[in-house]
Order: sequence, then C-alpha cells, then structure tokens
Amino acid sequence: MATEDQDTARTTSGEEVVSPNTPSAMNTDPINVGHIEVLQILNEHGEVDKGLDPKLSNETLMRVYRAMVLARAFDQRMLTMQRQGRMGTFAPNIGQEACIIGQVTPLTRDDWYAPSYRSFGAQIVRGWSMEHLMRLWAGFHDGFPPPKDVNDLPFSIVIGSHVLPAVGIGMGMTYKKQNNCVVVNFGDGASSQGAVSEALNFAAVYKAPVVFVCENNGWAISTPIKKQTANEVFATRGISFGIPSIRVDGNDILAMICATEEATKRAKNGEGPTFIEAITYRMSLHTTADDPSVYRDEKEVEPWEKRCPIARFETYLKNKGLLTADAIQEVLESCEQEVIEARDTFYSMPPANPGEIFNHLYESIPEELKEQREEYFRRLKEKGIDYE
Ligand SMILES: Cc1ncc(C[n+]2csc(CCOP(=O)(O)OP(=O)(O)O)c2C)c(N)n1
Ligand SMILES: [Mg+2]
Repeated sequence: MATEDQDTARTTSGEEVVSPNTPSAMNTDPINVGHIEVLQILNEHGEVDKGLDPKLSNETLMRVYRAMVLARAFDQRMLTMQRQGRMGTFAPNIGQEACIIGQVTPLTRDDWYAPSYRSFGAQIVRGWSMEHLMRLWAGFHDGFPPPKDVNDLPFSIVIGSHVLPAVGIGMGMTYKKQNNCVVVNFGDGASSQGAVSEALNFAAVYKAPVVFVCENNGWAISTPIKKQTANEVFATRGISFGIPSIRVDGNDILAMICATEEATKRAKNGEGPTFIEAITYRMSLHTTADDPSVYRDEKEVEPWEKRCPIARFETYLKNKGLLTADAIQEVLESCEQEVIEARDTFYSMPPANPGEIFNHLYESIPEELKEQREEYFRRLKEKGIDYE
C-alpha cells in the first residue's frame, strides 16, 4: 500500500522508480508505470510469486475459477443474443473477469456491493440469477431491483453516481456499529466525475468502511486514459484524499482477491477506506452500440490477449494439479449449459408490463405524467400492444 508520504515506492518486481509523468505506451508495459507499486502475484505466464501466494483452499480456487469461466460464457451468450435482436444493449466484460470476480470474493452476504454496469460476473457471485440479469439488460424494469436478501445496489449506468450512496451505506454501518463493509466499483472515466471526488473525501474524513475499486481498463468509450488523467495513474486520486491506495494487476485473480481482502479487513477494523486501482483492459466493445475500430488501433489489444486472466489462472491451477485439459473442457461445457438454461428460462418468461414504469416514482401520479401514460398506451395500441 502506498500513501502520500510513500510515493517513491518501487514496483513489486523491484524495477526502477518511474516518474509519474513518464509517458508509457499501452502495448509495452502498461502495468508498471507511475510511481506506485503494483501488486502482482500471478504473472501473465501463470507463474506464481511464492512469497505472495495467499494459498487459498482448493475449494475456493476452483469456485473462483468457475465464476470467471461462467462470467465469460454469460458474456459471449449475451453478445450472441444481442446480435440476434433478442437482447438489449449490453456492456461486455471480456478480459476483465479476474478484476470483477476478485473484488467480491472476500465479501460476506452481510457486506454490500455497489456495482457499475460492467459487473454481471460479480452480480452472479452475489446471488443474481442469470435470467434476472437478462431481464435487466433486455430493459424490463423488474430486472433492476436486487434479489431478496442480496445486499447490492442496482447497477449504475449514470457513471460515478452510485459511489456517494455506497459511501452513505458505509457511514450508516459505522453509525449502527455494524462490522461490515461496502465494495464499490467504477471506471477510469467515472473517476473524473465530481461525485466520485465528493465520495472519496467523505469516506476519508469519516473513515467509512468502503473499498473503492477503480477499474482502469484503458478506455472510457473512446476516451483513452491519457486524456482522462495527465498522471497515468489513478491510485493518486485516492492518495490525494488521504486514502491508502494500491495499484493491482487487475488480470491477476490472486492479486485482486488479496488486495480486496486486505481492504475489507481494514474497513472492518475501523481503519477506513481503501482505494484499489485495478489495471485491466477492455478487450471488446464498450457496449454493443459501439465500434472501437473507429477510434483505437487493434494492435493495442494484442498484448492483452497474452494477459488473459483466465488462461494464466488455468496454468496456475494445472501446476497445482487441480486442473487438466479435460477438466477445463468440463467446466466450460457446464458453464455454457448453465447459461443456455438461463437463456431458455428468460425466453419463457412473460415480458414486463411497460405501463409499470410509471408506477415507481410517485405515490400518486401527477396529472402530467398520467397524460404521458395515456399517450404511451395509445401509441402501444397502435403497434398492436395492449397492456392497459
Ligand atoms: C454521468 C454520465 N455521463 C456520461 C455517460 C455516458 N457514458 C456511459 S459509459 C461512459 C464511459 C465510462 O467509462 P469508464 O468509467 O472508464 O468505464 P468503462 O465503461 O470503461 O467500464 C460514458 C461517458 C453516462 N452514462 N453517465
Ligand atoms: Mg474504462
């Protein structure tokens, strides 16, 4: 962990300190830039740093592995469904599975999770069924509320807007003397929103038990990180508010789990918030409405294929004798099967009543909104849809 007075820390591999303003090319070494150490336990070849290996139980390792494979299977199926015209706009998370699964692995059911939109892998771990998430992405309002007994906020599309409520939940835990914490994630782009700065400041001043996970995936739609910050590093945004902050290889599941675990322990010990910058890469589209070939050179993507979080973890598990080529195939097939079953359940569910979108804001609906509702029903009827 680096704090403001430690900002001359070396990288974990002992490489020389780099000035925060040293330019770095995305396709050379995007991890070790800036002046804050980067936690990496599993390198891109799947080799483990024995001194840092958290020695998780075999059961945990296999559970986490399956969660990553399931997230990718869900991701790929959702892309197919969207291209078939059977799903709404969708934000893929391909290549970011370690980041998303690692950040919720240390959480208990009593802790809270406040996700942004690219977090479905974590939501599945937290207890959202895949058909529920499919309804959400298909635009049915009943997909948005979290399942009963799942302490999650609905995911936020208005970038950064959920970070203040997450801090509020954390402050509420302190007030009620609950020994829990909140994990909130947001992107490199969202970190420039004013609300995120307000949230960081509140959390720091009131020592809120919050873990901020800033997912630095290189891009905010078409805005590259070099236009997001002159600093190259996002962890400084935590440091500047007095929050202990760390840069983590976000494609390394072991590093993500360890960093989040340590941060949740600090939070629960009353030591306040932690800022984790998870360095990863958006391998695919921003959303299905996006075409990255318009604004980014595909050559930039290639080195990240070698940094695949699932492949390196498979190597680690194979070396531990926990996985074979056959077992990899079995896990993949069972995950794909589970996704297909969820898809079929989703297809068999009745569509939501679109009129209900008017029901959730006011206790008694204002006249103007009633008129809009009538107009909406009239237009639906014109299309042969009668929900009234
Ligand atoms: C307040 C607000 N402004 C703009 C948008 C449009 N928008 C949606 S996603 C996005 C980029 C977010 O990038 P980042 O925070 O890095 O997250 P990523 O999509 O890369 O995971 C923008 C600008 C929005 N949803 N909310
Ligand atoms: Mg981003």
